[in-house]
Amino acid sequence: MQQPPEVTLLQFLDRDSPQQNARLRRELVAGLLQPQAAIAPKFFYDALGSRLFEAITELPEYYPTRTEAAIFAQYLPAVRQALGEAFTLIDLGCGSCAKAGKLFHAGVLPARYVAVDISVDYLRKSLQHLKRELPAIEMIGIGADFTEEFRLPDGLPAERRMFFYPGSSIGNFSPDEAGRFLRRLADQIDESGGLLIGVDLIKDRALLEAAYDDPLGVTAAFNRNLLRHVNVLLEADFDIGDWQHVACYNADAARIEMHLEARRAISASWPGANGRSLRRFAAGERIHTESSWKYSAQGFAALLRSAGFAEIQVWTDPRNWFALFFARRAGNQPRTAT
Ligand code: AVI
Repeated sequence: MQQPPEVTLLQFLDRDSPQQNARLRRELVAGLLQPQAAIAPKFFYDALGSRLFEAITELPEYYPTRTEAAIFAQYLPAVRQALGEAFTLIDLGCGSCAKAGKLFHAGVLPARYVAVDISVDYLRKSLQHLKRELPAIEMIGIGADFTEEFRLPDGLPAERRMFFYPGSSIGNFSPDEAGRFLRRLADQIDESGGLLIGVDLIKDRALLEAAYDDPLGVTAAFNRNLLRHVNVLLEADFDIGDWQHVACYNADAARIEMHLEARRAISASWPGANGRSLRRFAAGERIHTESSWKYSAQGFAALLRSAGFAEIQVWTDPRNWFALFFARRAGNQPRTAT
């Protein structure tokens, strides 16, 4: 049998450690016990949740993935020129590494590829697959939750580090959090480095709501699967049939909000210090599960500038639904104290 190719894998988290599990459980309980109950969107992505998200990206109503791919295809020469030669591509939340792989197969070739993802096993397999196809590129995997404190490994060349953050995942941070996250990225590169990032743009409410509440019910399944995952992590007893998917566009805040709404008065419980802890929900009460912020191209460029980026380039599709930005680290920027 053929041996899998060698890839370096660094692990900054141990998802199965008792400490990590206890931390996740505490986070879940704190969210559930808030007056407005909430579960963080990172809990969507168990094995089934990741597959459901892949299915979402195939839906005719979910335009971001396809629109971003079309922008890449149209502006490939400009993207190649922006990234330059002999760069290190740092792919944040690489998943299957498919987007980076597409770039490489189109001839946009880095000297080194650093793939970062929270799902370490998936990362190892994806990277081995890519390495088999493109053996000349040095490949390093990092198992880390890059949305929290995250540092690139010592020894990674400081020049021409290019962060790659496609798919408009930046929209799942609030604008303040997004600003702090972008600042942390800027702090890890020098003026020869940059950021290639996909951003979903503000548009018609009907288009947005259809993208997050498709008639086939795939997004509803993705949202409700969250409770299945919570049942596993917390040994809770949510009955998924009691909850319905709600997605609505909050135009004042420029964000899609996803919730799970109780169909009737119910309670959910999980093991606590003294027997089982309980949260009651009235009929119609909601658990907030995700916000997806949308930007104007000018608004996102301003956010990039305030986070320490400059020389901003933006490419969009003909309908102005999605934008791909490239920005360099601005010169003479003080680094954030850590
Ligand atoms: C991962 N993220 C960019 C998706 C989004 O559009 O906010 C997650 C998603 N939620 C529902 N559909 C897709």
